[in-house]
Amino acid sequence: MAGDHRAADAALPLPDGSGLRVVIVSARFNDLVTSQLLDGATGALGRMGVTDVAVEWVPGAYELPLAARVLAERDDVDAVVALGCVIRGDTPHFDYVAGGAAQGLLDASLATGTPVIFGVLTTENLHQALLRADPARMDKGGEAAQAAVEMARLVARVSSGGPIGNDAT
Ligand code: INI
Repeated sequence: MAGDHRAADAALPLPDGSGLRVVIVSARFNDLVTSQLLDGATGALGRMGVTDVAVEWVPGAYELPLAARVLAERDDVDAVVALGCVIRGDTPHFDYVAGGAAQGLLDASLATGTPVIFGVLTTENLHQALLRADPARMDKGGEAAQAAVEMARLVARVSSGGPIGNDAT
């Protein structure tokens, strides 16, 4: 699909999330930021018609992959949205925490076949993180929620033998 090189989903109609069960796993570390991501994600899920939303808190971004994996293994969970915030200036082990979270969340998704969405901010400072998390500005939590619903729909359609291809252009 040609066009915008980022936030391409902003131009698309919201996917229909009715009937889906979505679990949000959120890190408490940097909760000034992650609570904003959570507000954005729950708001977007509501706009997409997702009424079955649960929230699990974990200590930090490093703990997101295991929680996401055990949730994604369940048959009654259609998608997991993982929310976290790792700020480079706050920790000398930024790369371990951020890299571990990213790889672990991808592994959880691929191992289970359930969408596990990477809603983890990795920024240089708190200012950048708050800008990205704010639902009224970049709304990265809402963006993650939208990706979760889109991918849950794709997995359901394709794995049930439904039609392949969603390119309307
Ligand atoms: N966890 C975060 O979510 N963000 C951070 O910026 C961060 N820093 O700065 O260290 C962080 N550390 C905690 C880590 O995620 C684990 O909770 C901890 O190491 C226990 O396993």
